Amino acid sequence: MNKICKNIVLIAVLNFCVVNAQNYDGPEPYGPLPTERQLAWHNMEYYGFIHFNMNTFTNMEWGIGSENPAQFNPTQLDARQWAKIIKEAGMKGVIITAKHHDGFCLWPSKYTEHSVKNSPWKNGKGDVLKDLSEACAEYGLKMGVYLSPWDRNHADYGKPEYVTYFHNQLRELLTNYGDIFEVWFDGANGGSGYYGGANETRKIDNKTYYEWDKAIEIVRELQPNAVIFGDGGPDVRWVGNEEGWANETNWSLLERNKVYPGYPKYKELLSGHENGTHWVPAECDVSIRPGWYYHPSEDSQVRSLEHLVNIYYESVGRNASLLLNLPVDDRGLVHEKDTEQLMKLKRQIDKDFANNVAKDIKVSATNVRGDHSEFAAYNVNDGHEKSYWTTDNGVTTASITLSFDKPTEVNRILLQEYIALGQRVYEFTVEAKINGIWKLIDTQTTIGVKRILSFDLIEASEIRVNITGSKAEPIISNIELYRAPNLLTKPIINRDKNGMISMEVADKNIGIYYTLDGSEPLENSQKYEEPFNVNKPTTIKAISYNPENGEKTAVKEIYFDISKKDWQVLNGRAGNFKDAYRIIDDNPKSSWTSEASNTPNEVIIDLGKSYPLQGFTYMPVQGRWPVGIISEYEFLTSKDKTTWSTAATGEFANIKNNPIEQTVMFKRAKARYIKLKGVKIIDDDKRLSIGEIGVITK
Ligand code: FUL
Repeated sequence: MNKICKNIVLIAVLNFCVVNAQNYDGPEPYGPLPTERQLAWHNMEYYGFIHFNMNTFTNMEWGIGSENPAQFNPTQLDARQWAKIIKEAGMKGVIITAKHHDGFCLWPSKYTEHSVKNSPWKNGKGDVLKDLSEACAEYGLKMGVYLSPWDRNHADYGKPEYVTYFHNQLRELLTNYGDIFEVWFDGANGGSGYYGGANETRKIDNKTYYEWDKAIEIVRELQPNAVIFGDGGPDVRWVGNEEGWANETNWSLLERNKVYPGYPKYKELLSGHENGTHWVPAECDVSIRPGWYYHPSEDSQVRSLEHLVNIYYESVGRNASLLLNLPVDDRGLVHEKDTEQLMKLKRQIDKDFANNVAKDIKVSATNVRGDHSEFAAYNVNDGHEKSYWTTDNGVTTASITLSFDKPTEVNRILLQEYIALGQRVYEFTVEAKINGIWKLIDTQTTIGVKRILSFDLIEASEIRVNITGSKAEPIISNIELYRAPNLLTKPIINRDKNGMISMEVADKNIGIYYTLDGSEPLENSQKYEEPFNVNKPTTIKAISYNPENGEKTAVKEIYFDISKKDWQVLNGRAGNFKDAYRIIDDNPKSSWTSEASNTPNEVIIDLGKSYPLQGFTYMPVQGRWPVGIISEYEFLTSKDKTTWSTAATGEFANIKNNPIEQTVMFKRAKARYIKLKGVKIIDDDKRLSIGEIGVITK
């Protein structure tokens, strides 16, 4: 080889080495990055919220501030029970309402008398925060505190003195109860209150009044590892709803300086800001019941399994964390019904993610940074959180393919970006090779710390993820694939005014089988395919059946009397009675409430023809703030709507606390017209409300 040739070879080798050396370096971070404390918080993923405080004893959601500490009196308070349940539910921590807007403190703060120290609980010697911190230590949970900035009790609220008080309390909470993982500052600020007896409205400036810089400094000083939650962070942001879901497109980024407590454009928080200046990921807060606090009337309204599963997928599965609230009851315990649903959720999620079929299967990518093993495709399914697949500098679109040994069933994909270096991906697709042909499964936007997609069950030989848009080289640390079982839930059965019966279940792969003759339904009974008519008194019994494993639910039984197709509300006074048809539409969720001037407090219904009546049903208004519920009634019947006879009178016992359907039987009477009178209304309200009226003819 002559000298020139030798030099060319040398230059080529050197060049190769330079290129390789450059590519061998890890990718540069891109955009705002999470801090160490935020990274630790991302790992929390699913944790509990406990709303337990004065409101638990006054049956309120927002106390006024004038409550008497003597009202706080749990009889069986057991923070270990809370911690045990939370741990068993698979949660990693718990945040407690140390102080809510009414100002009552669950710990014996030395700065106020408005606390547990003046309550009968443990003769004023108790400290809920201490109990909980000990229980958390015992069960291996992290603890967080909710400290409401707004304080409707404090006489100085609105003045600088209160801000000092607020900061002092923050110090107490962050000093005396061990490690705190999150400090929760609520967005509700200012307004009317007791304020030491002033009973007035006090407005403050959310942005400046609380001296947030100082509050943040206190947290950093005393609990450097804690994240601070607020509408706009600074560390963790509210997701913009209290329903437990983030948008599919969800950036952990925020133009943080724009967002403040009470930010009016809070809907933006559902997605964050694609070009945000800071890392401020979303937390989805939601209660397991309609209310944040315990109300006996909501014992029948604990969220269904399908709802909770949805919440999980739409929070944890959409680059957010899930903060699920358990309203501890007035005994001081997590209610049995809440525990039951919580554990159902845990079992379902465990089943869904039981077996990662992508683990250690063959993976290849269209581009690997420097062709180096450190960045190779197989890092996405090696089980190591910190290893990842990434691409050469400037390569922002690429595909990664996972290949099974043999066609495999899947219906979930879980993807994770290596967020320590920033959130990057803004568009991707998932394809599956089914019987040798590539099929598009989904087109999506962001990934973030975790993205879970559900799709119809397929049997695929390969799965391909195409990163079609990324702000910088995509960095994917993890891909998992699952074959989740069908979601088996009891059928929901409805009838409309015309007598049409419809049935539904959460998962379309689950079959519904039913009987109309009172016999027990089995998987070979009549299969529900489409709505059908039931006008006569009938008991429907139905089960849900999972064909993939033969599992079935307990029987759902529901009785329908005559259908209401010919019924009419006769009071007929426009305005007031305009919506009264809702009480005979066979939809217990729709309701009618009269105007206050409605006298007499009664409704008259024409059944269309005469029936032998033996009883009636009254479904009170459902929902969170019902008014006009009847507590004492008179029920009358008539053949001609002129002469009425009383069929029954009485009380709907405990209907305020437990607003479920009431059934009253009486001596058989033939009649075409019925009248329900509200003799006494809950809270002496002037209005009358009805969710649904029915009759019993059998
Ligand atoms: C809200 C508060 O006003 C509610 O009472 C509850 O604490 C919820 C978690 O945050 O903004």
